[in-house]
Amino acid sequence: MGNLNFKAQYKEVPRVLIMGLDSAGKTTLLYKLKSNQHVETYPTVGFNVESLEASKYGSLTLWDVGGQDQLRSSWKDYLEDTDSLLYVLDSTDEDRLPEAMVELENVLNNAHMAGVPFLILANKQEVPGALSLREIRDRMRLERFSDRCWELRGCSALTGEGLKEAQLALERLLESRKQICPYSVRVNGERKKS
Ligand code: G3D
Repeated sequence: MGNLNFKAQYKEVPRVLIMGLDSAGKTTLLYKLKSNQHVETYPTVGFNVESLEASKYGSLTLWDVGGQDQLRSSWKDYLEDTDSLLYVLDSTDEDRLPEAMVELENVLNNAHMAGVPFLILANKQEVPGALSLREIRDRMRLERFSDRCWELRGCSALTGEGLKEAQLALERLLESRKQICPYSVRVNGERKKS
């Protein structure tokens, strides 16, 4: 994995970790979020780091950490100084939802993550039969996480649908850092069944 001292130089801007199981769509999401922006890339060794323009903060630093099973043990090394977690789910992979939930719990239970707000992005929503946000919320029992602000949104990193809203949600959550959450849980952006 890469040199973790590398993160120190980016601390002045909010630090957002992108996590999720392998194939959830993290890397696709990261580069889709950046696709309409001036791209400034940094060398990546085992992870991708990108700077994203953000209206309220000037910029955010997004860390896309590998989600493969053998890399997950190193997730804990990235948690210190995290301002927000962006957790990506593959909404078409019902079988791995329990595994995704366990990994999310492991991350949130780490002492460095106390009070850190998180955004769950239910990705691949454009695929017919994808799990709805309400199904995901219920199966992952997300209401348990009442100790911090969180939000669940749907998106497609492939088409870009929902990404603008996701970025706005992320910025809202960043504002809630270290505070008692001013609002109850939010499940927004659910796709209407036609
Ligand atoms: P990861 O970084 O979380 O491991 P990737 O995931 O970004 O590498 O994406 C894994 C696969 O999912 C890729 O397909 C990618 O194109 C696909 N993918 C990512 N986001 C979406 C989405 O919103 N919708 C759909 N349908 N597919 C998506 P391949 O075929 O290259 O493995």
